[in-house]
Amino acid sequence: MYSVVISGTGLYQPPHVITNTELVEAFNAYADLQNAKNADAIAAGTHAALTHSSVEFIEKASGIKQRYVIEKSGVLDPNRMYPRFTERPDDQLSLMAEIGVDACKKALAAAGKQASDVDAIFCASANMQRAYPAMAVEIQAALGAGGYGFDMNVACSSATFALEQAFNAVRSGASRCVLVVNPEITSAHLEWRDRDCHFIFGDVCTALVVERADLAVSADQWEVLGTRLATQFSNNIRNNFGFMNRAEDSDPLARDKTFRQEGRKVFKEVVPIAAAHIEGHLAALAHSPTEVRRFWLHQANLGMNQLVIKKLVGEAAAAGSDIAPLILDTYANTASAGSIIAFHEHRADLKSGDLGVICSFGAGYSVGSVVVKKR
Ligand code: CO8
Repeated sequence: MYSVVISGTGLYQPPHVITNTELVEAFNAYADLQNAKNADAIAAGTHAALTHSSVEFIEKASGIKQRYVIEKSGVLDPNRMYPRFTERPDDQLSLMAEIGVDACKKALAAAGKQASDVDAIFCASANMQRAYPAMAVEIQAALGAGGYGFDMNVACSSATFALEQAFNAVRSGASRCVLVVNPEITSAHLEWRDRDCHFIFGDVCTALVVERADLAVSADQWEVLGTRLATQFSNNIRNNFGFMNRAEDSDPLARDKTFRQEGRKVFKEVVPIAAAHIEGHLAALAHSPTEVRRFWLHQANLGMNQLVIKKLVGEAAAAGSDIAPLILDTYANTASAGSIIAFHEHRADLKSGDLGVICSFGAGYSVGSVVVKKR
């Protein structure tokens, strides 16, 4: 078995920011328009009026202050409430591949590698732009990489689940260098017209280079000590959009064809699962949570991360502090990319020998952890 390192990361950051104030203004304008349109039915008691959203609620309930998006005007148009993307011809790079290529190039540059060094690409995301050909293969072609690529989806845990595949491919000797890429265009499958969730997500793309330690040249290398994945079925986070919709004669615009969740249940159920998962994984590697210098946790909710950290290392520590940095205040929930953004932005101060845990949790339910040590 070969020793494996993460030797570079890359981040594509979309050009537009939507603040909570802008978001709430657009939502409230949409609600007023809908309520005016349905005024008679609302007065007759046959239609429920829409209630305003609030910046205070969003910041208190989630910790999110803003999000990045690829296209902003459509999202903030109260007569539309979703992004405006132009359909591209088949011979043009697709949007998802475009942001994937950007993040991959940055990760390769950070690792001091060329596309020709790469022999596998795993494109792991909560939603794919199309069924086939795989986004990973399109990214492979655009980069000029060899080997093979495939797409995979484990919702918010896609990145950590892909990291395990990369770890296994490299340590077994099957691959020398693998790119894991997480293009998350959440704005296209978030229901911006639903007050309960309109504030949750943002767009981004992350990439990581995973390679054999003996071939790595980067000054910043993180040895992968182990990975652990787990799933447990739940309907509490669900999106029914799919290729069967047409054959089922279902409404393509129905509420269940975009993201929906029972947020409070998710919060309650996932926190203990995630904490126990990390603790069990560390124990299997003969480590304890108090030995860990940093946790790069999934970025869905500030309170959730604080509870996970409290369960792991006690009351004194809190997320947002040094032990578990928060990025969701600026990026919001970016599905599978959240823990990777945290790792990308908050690792430069760690020293050789320091232990860290990348951990994601979300729909499925799914939870994935990757234990790393700074070389
Ligand atoms: N403004 C004002 N009030 C509001 C708003 C709003 N925008 N929204 C809800 N309220 C009201 C509610 O109506 C409710 O009122 P009442 O008490 O009168 O009924 C009250 O506020 C409280 O509502 P909640 O119970 O819903 O509020 P919570 O405190 O539970 O906070 C959260 C809601 C923030 C959603 C919280 O529950 C949470 O973050 N939970 C965890 C969610 C989570 O981790 N989900 C994982 C999702 S990621 C994933 O795996 C999916 C991947 C797929 C990607 C999809 C991309 C699109």
